[in-house]
Amino acid sequence: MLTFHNPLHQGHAPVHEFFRGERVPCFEKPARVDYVQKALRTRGHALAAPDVDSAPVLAQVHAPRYLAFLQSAWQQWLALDAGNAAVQPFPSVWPVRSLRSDVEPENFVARLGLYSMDNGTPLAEGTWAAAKAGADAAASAAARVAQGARAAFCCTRPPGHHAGADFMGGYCFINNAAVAAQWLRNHGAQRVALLDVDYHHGNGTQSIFYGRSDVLFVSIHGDPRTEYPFYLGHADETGEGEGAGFNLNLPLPAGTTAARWFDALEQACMRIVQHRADALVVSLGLDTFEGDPISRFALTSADFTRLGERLAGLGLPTVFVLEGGYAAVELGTNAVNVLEGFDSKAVAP
Ligand code: SP5
Ligand code: ZN
Repeated sequence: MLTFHNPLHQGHAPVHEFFRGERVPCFEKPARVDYVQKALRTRGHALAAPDVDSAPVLAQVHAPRYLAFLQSAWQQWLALDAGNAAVQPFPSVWPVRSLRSDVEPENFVARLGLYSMDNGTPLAEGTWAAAKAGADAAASAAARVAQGARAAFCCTRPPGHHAGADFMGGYCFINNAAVAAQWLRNHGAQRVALLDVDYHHGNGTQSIFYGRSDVLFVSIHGDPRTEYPFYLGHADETGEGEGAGFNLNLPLPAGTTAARWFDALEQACMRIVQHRADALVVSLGLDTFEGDPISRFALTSADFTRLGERLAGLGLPTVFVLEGGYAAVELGTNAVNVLEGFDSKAVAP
């Protein structure tokens, strides 16, 4: 499968995240994508560098003040104290209910909280460059599909689906899947379907498209009553205004195994067919894998081949965007299984 990689992903190297009050090694690490790239090459898939500037689409998907903050965040952090070069910042205060988010505080950590949903998304020196190059890779994959390619894969990190119009979270900064969907809308697709199969609900993507009928959002994920991101992803969230009826959440309990997961996939596919989409974007999280260290579904490596086969059956030009998946050693096998399952059943659209 035609794949775009992110040449700058290693510059985003988060060291720690918090677990039960302790700092633990960050699960979202550069080796993840190194394993995927290795599996792609070993199995005969070429990797191309991004060749599209996502800047105009970024401005359609994200708020200007959030992009401005993210772009200069590391420089702002260093300006506080030269010693900060060796420390990665975390937010410690957030504008929750009854607090104001319209005024940007001057304090850096307060601004970091304004633009964050959690304290699980460490910023590093190369975060902006990596996130921007990842968005360029997503736009490049979408551009090829808009030009007639059957499918393309955006092999990137950091992931994107928890990032909303004006906030980071869940290891995500720029919403790559939203960038791909918006690119397709800008270049000929009247209707786009966005299917999110990551273990965690794609709260950022849902919120970006919640009021729109041109981009259908469908997600299969761990029930937010017990699973991250907790505050979105319930079945009664169906869209609002113009977007009413264009959001479908299929939450499943922790512990869900393949039979029930693939039943949900059938429901998702039925809704996508009904949308009469011109193109499909898949937020491809592989943290539904039985060996994932932070998630609790039980798909096997062979199930990922079956997922790719089923998605090919939709017959839609398709952009795959890498999201989560923290069993790093198996991530390459699992991701390429989806792509090869797809290729094995794909016919010209
Ligand atoms: C893109 C994506 O998959 N983001 C997921 C963000 C999850 N953040 C919360 C992680 C909680 C980790 N808990 C550690 C449990 C270790 N046993
Ligand atoms: Zn996830």
